[in-house]
Amino acid sequence: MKTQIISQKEYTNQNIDGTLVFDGDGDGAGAAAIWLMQNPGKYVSFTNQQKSQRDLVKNVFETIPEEYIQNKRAGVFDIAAQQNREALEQLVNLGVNIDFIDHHSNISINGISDFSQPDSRQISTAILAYEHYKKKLTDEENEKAKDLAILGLANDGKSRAAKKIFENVNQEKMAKLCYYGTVLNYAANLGHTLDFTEILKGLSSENVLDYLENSKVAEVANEMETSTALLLSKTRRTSKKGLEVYTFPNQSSKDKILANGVYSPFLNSEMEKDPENLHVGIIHMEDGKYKVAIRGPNALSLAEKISKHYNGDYGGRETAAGFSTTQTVETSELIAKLGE
Ligand SMILES: [Mn+2]
Repeated sequence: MKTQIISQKEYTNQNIDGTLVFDGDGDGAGAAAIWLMQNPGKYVSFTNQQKSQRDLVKNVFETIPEEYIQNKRAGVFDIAAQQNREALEQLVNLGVNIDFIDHHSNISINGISDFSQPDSRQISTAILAYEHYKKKLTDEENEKAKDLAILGLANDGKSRAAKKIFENVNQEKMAKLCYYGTVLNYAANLGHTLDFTEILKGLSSENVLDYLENSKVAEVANEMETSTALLLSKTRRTSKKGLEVYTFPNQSSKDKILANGVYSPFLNSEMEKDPENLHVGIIHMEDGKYKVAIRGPNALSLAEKISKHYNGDYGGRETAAGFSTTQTVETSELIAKLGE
């Protein structure tokens, strides 16, 4: 059976094999593409433009009459369990056969096949899909599913984990997949609205890298590179032992978009290259607040400690964290605090 994907907008009352609901990023689309290998058919796709909407499942009911949903399949990937609980229960009540995979939490609804792993926040949805299905895939499918799992991990800022898990994958290919995973995650911050239904179609019907390198995603990647170069040309860099501090330019409204889209992937890639040291960015936001992004060992505990000094709010995870504050953050003072 051939797979056919119809976007929410294209759907007119017609018979389908089911629905696909996934987060609009490289991880959600990667997981959906892996699932489709084992569940080919005709599906309506429901996705968002980069986290703008979390309660996606309810859209299914707004688009498709119940008679076309009932007793069909649904694949639900990388979306928040809590915001979708009610709509998922409604689907179960319609006899829909649901596969649910997420790396944030389990769903625990009777009648839903949940392949999530508790406390799997450090991994990604696409790799959970890969782990679940890999034994059932042909060799060719397996190779492709690996690419998709890498894309998902990189999308979620876990390129290092991808390199560790898939150490036999050719280095050049690994680097490209990690690069595009980052682009898929950050494109929206630069104002690009990528259509993830189109991306899913491409990822599931073509070779993963061939598709990415010849699609809108590659255009966005080029623009991100230009933006990064521009931002860095206006950035002051201070190096101390074990520490690189980037003082980004003051945020005019034009540079704000620029910085949001590129400083974070830039710091992440610096950390990838040099994981032993700290990579810190200071961003003076348009609203007057300062944001400090910390990448590297113990980033979270450093963010917690230093944010207290500035009376700020901190957050993040072990190696990628930060804080924001209404107080002024001077580069030299911050460096002193980081050294304490
Ligand atoms: Mn996601």
